[in-house]
Amino acid sequence: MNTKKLNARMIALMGILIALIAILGKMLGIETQFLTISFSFVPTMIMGMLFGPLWTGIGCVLADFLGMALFAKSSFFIGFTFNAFLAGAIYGWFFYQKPVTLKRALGCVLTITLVINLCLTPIWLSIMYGQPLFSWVIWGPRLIKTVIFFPIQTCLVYFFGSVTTLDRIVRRAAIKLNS
Ligand code: FOL
Repeated sequence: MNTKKLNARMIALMGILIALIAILGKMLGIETQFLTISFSFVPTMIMGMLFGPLWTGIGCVLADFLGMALFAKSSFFIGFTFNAFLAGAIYGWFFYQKPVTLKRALGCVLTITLVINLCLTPIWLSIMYGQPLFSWVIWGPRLIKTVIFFPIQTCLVYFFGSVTTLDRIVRRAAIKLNS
């Protein structure tokens, strides 16, 4: 699908998922200066299953712009736009046209956690707020969140991807969209 032109139905579906990511991430998400918690990874992962790494990356960048334009609680920082692209691309890499297994859900959430949550975001926050990279304000709440959120995120990714009928619905939609 990456190399094919997006048809009208795909663009509409993409729009809905982008709006959901922006709403879940920026409107309904919990945001403190140094940490955010949200469930925007659910529509992101569905986008990844349907659209693949490139379009999901692009969709997440648009969702970041939309979320910041409508519900910003802090100033815009381009590093988080890069995070959005990378997260979308990672979900696409793991789940585009692949069955969602527990192993793959674990691998995907582990990659996101290590690369984005524990590597890039601390760097962006350190630049943004002029804090030392290894300060408690950056790492304390983050490590606690990671320990609690990692199993929850893994289970939800697996659940939404495979246990529910969503997997089949999404695949059927993908077949229709492709035809
Ligand atoms: N700039 C842009 N472009 N997008 C943003 O969303 C944004 N958000 C903030 C500032 N500039 C922005 C608000 N500050 C985290 C912490 C503070 C923060 C933004 C993000 C953070 O900890 N993010 C988590 C991921 C959150 C999630 O899973 O939804 C992380 O570990 O990367």
